[in-house]
Amino acid sequence: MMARVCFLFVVVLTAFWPCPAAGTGPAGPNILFIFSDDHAMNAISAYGGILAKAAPTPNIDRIAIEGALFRNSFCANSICGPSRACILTGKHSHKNGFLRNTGNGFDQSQWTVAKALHAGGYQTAVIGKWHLKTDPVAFDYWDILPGQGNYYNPVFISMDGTQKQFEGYATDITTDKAIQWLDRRDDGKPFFLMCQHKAPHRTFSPALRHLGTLDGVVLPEPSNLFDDYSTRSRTLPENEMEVDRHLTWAYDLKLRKDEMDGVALPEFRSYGTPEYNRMTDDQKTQWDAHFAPKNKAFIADYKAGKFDHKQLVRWKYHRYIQNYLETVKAVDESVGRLLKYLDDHHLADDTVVIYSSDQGFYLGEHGWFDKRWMFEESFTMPFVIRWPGVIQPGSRPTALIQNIDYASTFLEIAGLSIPDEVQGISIVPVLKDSRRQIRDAVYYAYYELGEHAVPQHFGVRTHTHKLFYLPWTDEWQLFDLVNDPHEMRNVYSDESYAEVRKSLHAKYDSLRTYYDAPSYQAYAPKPRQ
Ligand code: SGN
Ligand code: CA
Repeated sequence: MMARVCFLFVVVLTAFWPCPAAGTGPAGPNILFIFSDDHAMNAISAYGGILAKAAPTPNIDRIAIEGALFRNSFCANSICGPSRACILTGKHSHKNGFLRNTGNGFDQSQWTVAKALHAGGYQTAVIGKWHLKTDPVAFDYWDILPGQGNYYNPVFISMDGTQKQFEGYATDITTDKAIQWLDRRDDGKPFFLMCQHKAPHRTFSPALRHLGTLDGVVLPEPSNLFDDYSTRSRTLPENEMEVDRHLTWAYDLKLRKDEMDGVALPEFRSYGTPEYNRMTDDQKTQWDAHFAPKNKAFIADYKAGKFDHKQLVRWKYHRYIQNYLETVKAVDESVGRLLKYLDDHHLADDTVVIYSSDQGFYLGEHGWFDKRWMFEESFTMPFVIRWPGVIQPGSRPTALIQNIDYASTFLEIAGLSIPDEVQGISIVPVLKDSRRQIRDAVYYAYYELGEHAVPQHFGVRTHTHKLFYLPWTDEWQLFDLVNDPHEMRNVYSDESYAEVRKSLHAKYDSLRTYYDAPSYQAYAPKPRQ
């Protein structure tokens, strides 16, 4: 009887579930998705930004050399959970319901690419940062950081719901877990592995072995570190993400209160030192060997009146960027270890490897850290991809791509069909021919309610221009990305841009209609000021 019920169940399941025929297995290659948090293009040497020389990322670069590097790669909503939700669903935030980090958990009952790949015969796993509040679904294996997770001696939540602390550094442990899973996976099926790092997210805390590796290295500063925010939205000076006023001395800049020798530093806010407090005595000794003498020297110089305001901002910038780039080093090593694993196990030819990050990040541009804005540095997502035999090594496509495209892309790579409800477009045609374009503009929507005081805004970007709207202050911003790549001059009211403005408005309206975007009021409880 039981056998008959099971047989019927299988028959019904096979009729409605897009499973491959028994024994054949899916034909697609493996997909290794290596993902980090807040890693800006400007901190990846393959992208050639001003920090490229100071802090090379040879392993991420290897993917770009052996595959393709996308420069016109954007997120749909520049914030962690929402970006991940866009990736899983192939849809803009208003369609997948995960509009902000601070909202409800991700609705796991909806369609996701993980469900489709799993049903299509893939073995699926996610390891590391998840940040969607509800537990992963359709992953054969998951082992995730709670919320933002920690850098040192982090706790992981495993599939059975148990939480366990691991001694060591989060990036290394996440990589170890990914490799252990690869080792024990069923090699009769292709895999879809999401290896997702916490780094280099705030508090920008490096592996202890990397502390000091950038001592003495010149870290060039962006031309707009001292941006005066003129000509643009009046909300910019109100943002709480300035290197000057909002990076905290202890939490971000690693100068503990007990090291300040009674000095009252300007803009002192205490967020405590949670990462330091997590360390073992031995780890603290390594940390202090690096930071303590530097902090002592800084305080002595500060007391001696050696810093004017700009010099102090420069000191903060340098401390922040050194920590951030040293944090990136372990991420790059992780990529190297995973690529080596593929080489050593003869998997490289049959595995598509992607490196990306949930959004970009400000590395002092506009005087900022953090993200959220539709300005280039946080709107862009690094995206490098290797697919031996398909992508011409060294490809540099100019196609405008977005995180909502990843789901369709994974499905086409896997040879599975793409449901109509998915809004993103597969980039496989671009992978096959780097001259291809898939759209002429991308749509952006940011819905958070005030963290870092960044207002909601909605916009469109083409190859050459960007237009965005801030409903709370009823302001439009227009940028000429060709003549003003750092977005320092809002030309919305400049009559020489009248034609461009008109066509961008038309594009913006048509994209909002196409994506079925909600009204500004729908998710904007903050009243207009
Ligand atoms: C935390 C950080 C913020 C950061 C958000 C979102 N503060 O709240 O600086 O913008 O995460 O980051 S912290 O004090 O907790 O470090 S995201 O990557 O998760 O979207
Ligand atoms: Ca992030």
